[in-house]
Amino acid sequence: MAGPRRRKVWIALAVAGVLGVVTLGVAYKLRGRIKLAFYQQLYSGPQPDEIEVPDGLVAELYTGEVEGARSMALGPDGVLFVGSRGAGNVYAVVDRDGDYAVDEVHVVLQGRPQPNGVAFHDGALYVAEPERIVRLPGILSRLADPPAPEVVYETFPTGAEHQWKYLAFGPDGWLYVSVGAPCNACEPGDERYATIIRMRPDGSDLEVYARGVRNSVGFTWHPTTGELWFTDNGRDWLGDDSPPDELDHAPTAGLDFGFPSCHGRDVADPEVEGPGCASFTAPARDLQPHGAHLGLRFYDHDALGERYRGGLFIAQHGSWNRSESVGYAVVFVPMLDGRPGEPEPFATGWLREPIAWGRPVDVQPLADGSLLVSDDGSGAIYRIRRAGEQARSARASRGRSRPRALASAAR
Ligand SMILES: [Ca+2]
Ligand SMILES: [Ca+2]
Repeated sequence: MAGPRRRKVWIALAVAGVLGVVTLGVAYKLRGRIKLAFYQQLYSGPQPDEIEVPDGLVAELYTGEVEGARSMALGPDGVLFVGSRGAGNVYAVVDRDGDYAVDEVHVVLQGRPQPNGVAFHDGALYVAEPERIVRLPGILSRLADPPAPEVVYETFPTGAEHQWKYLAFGPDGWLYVSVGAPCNACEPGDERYATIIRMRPDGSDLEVYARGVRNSVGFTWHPTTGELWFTDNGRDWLGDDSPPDELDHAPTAGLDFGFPSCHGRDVADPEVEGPGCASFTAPARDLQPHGAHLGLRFYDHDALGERYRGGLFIAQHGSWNRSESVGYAVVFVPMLDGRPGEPEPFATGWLREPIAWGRPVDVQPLADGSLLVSDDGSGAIYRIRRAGEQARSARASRGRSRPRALASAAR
């Protein structure tokens, strides 16, 4: 009986060996995907501890109940409105007692296509979808039972790309909204494409404010000059290091920022003929190519450090069209005599090769000078504040004297 038994053992060993070799081979072939899946599991959901900030500051989770969190707008009474894209929701994130801890999160609009842009004006929440702008009147008293949206404007041209919109009220009381190009680089037909347009709060008197803007998903006004600053995302497929994203300055209406024939200061588009970059308004600052710079805000506080007062924080959504990933961070751009200086990393750590566990979209300072960062990758809003500082009453902060004027308000 010893012979047949030994033969069986040998056969079992051989089969096990073959299976082992096949398994190892398959695992080797799929190693990239296995590693990716491992990291995706490791970094699923909000990861405040992964965010790296300058010495003396900490990043903490403000709320993780905001799937796909995108653009933010601060309302009164500790209410923060947050748009989304694929999730189809608009949220109201509420800190009732001013202790900088979130007490309630409401979904005030849901099931909408890409409701990215949010703005608050005269008691109403305004929301930009690809084809229309709606408003929810009297929203603050109806967060748990929101009113039906009223249409403000509903005939935007929509294209295959860059349909989601950024929305904000200017200091002039007009409603500003971006209308992205429907393509990577092309002469779009409708003159509203590739612009920032503005209208009255009731949707009337629409006019193009800035043109030649490929895809802006963030703009803001300087707190003392009242002038418009915005980011613009550069085109794809011109290589890893070209063209730059842009930080643009539009102090007056009617400027043309060069798209589609000119990118950055001097990159002529290889596919779209134009009169040359000298004919257009150059960016105030070229930014990291493919960084996907979105929301930006001037910082008018000392809480994160005196050196940040007067500068700009900008969220980088991060690259997809580049051989090595860049962005996935918040950068700080100092302002020197009204001109933007060299951007520097401020908050990093969302990129953990081989994955990015999150993607910053927008930034929003709070009354105490802490900084919120929305992240549509991990469905969260993070708060960056000074380490060890006790939470302070928002009411007390609001009651203090107004922030002093920015030192760098020359332009
Ligand atoms: Ca609270
Ligand atoms: Ca430009």
